[in-house]
Amino acid sequence: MRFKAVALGLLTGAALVLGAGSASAHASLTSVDPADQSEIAQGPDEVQLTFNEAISPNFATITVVGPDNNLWSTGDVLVDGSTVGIKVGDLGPVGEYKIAYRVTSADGHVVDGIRTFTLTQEGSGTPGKSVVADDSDSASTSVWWIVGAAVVAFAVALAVALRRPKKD
Ligand SMILES: [Cu+2]
Repeated sequence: MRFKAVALGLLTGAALVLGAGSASAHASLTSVDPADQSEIAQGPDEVQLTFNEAISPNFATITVVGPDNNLWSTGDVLVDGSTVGIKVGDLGPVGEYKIAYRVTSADGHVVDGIRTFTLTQEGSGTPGKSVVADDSDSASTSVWWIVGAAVVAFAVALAVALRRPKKD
């Protein structure tokens, strides 16, 4: 009986997770400045992401992490309607910089992703803190850990709810 409840919980949790992932009303990223996979000789004053709808000013994050795994974005995220930006300035080593964003769309769903640009000439900027190495493999692995944890948490909650004796 308990196994059945857990199995049902797993299926329901998986359906919820997949359903949330495929809903169509999320904000979507329409452009990035500097453009995705572009090559630039000098760090931009600001990295800007533009979405197809207004973004919630709460909980928006953008980080720019260099090939040295240091944080190169500074200050707070600036949300202005459908545009979200972060200050950058002078960069450091030549190579690929990752723009990681996470915003909340008007329908309350979180939208995140990674874009990149490549610096072609070494800059003289000062990096921020070192960021734990976060290559795309471990990023996608961590997503599945989160999905798995959500499914298990849901199953456990459901199993506990079903075990509770009826009052009448
Ligand atoms: Cu949505």
